[in-house]
Amino acid sequence: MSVRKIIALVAVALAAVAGVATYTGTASAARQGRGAVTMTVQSGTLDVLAAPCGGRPLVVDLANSGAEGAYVDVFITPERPLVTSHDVISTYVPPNGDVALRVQVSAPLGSAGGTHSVSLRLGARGAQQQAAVTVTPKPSGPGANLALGGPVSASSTHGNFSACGGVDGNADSADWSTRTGWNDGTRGVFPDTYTVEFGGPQAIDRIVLYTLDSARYPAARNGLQDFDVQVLGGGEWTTVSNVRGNTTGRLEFPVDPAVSTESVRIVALASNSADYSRIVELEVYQDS
Ligand SMILES: [Ca+2]
Repeated sequence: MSVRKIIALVAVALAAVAGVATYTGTASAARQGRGAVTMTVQSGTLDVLAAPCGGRPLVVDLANSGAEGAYVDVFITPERPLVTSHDVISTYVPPNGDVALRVQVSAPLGSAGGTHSVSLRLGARGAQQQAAVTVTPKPSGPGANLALGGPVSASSTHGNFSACGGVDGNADSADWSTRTGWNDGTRGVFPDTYTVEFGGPQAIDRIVLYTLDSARYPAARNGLQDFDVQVLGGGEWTTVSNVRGNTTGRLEFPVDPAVSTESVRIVALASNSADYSRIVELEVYQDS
């Protein structure tokens, strides 16, 4: 695998991280400039779900106590089955300044449960530090939310939002942000589609949709207004429910009798704000 590098030139305020373990590496004058840079890796165990949207960021803080800026490399080695967004991150750390790095840690769909480590090293000769990561298999069977963690896709996605936000397990509109929900990217243009897959046929009997509905952004003004709920079988989409004139945040759709489907999608036809489609969470269950 080729080494991927990110050059981070923007200093980020040091995030407050509770319960940290610290070690110090000194950047060499020849390759990394001068200055004493300390790396602090978030401690505690990071929990990831073995699914495309189940990754979590590992926070790494770099602090330079020297009077001159320094260029440093952080080498990152995940233990299988873990995957990290970077093998190495090269960054400038300003004098008497801090940089916070976020390394996305994930596990592929189908990974077994267990605890594994990500090794981090500041500079080529720095000491190794381990971050513990617990992998939880994607849930299945009666009572499990089969949509959790995806895979998921959308007709478009706005700005810094991610389609993953709609299957991240957080259905609380009060937490609405670019990371906890999906917002389409075609202002005023409909339909928009949001699709979750199961990797094979699954019997399902209940679908729950949360559209944006908070004190600040009530559903009657910001939620989905008109939409169809569809299931895929034999290469064709079948509508199991259509909603028109919705003003509520949580909608539940019993599928009776249960159907076997590879995928569920929401086809958004209009939103109450007339601009964007917004989904806080999509859940799919096989209850019985
Ligand atoms: Ca969510």
